[in-house]
Amino acid sequence: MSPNYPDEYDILLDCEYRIVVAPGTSVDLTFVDFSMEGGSSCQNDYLELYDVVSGVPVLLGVYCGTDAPPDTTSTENELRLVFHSDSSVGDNGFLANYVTNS
Ligand SMILES: [Ca+2]
Repeated sequence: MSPNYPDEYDILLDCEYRIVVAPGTSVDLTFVDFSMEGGSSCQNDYLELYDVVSGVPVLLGVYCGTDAPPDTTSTENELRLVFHSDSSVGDNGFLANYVTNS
């Protein structure tokens, strides 16, 4: 979840979340709430979603506003999220759940 969730996140944040499960398993990530400042190219606040393959983060998408990332399954055993907020206008942020696939 984003900092302070379900209250408004702070300005000027850069947070990285690494969701790492046991080697040989994968992770399913589902967003249950998603609300942040929007923008035509997500230039204000945004969440980047990466699939980490052979140790290299592969960008799957950049999300903002109420456009939540789709349900995502990792290729290997790690997904990574990078959350950024700019200097003004916050929102409630996001809440996501994950489960491990054996
Ligand atoms: Ca903002």
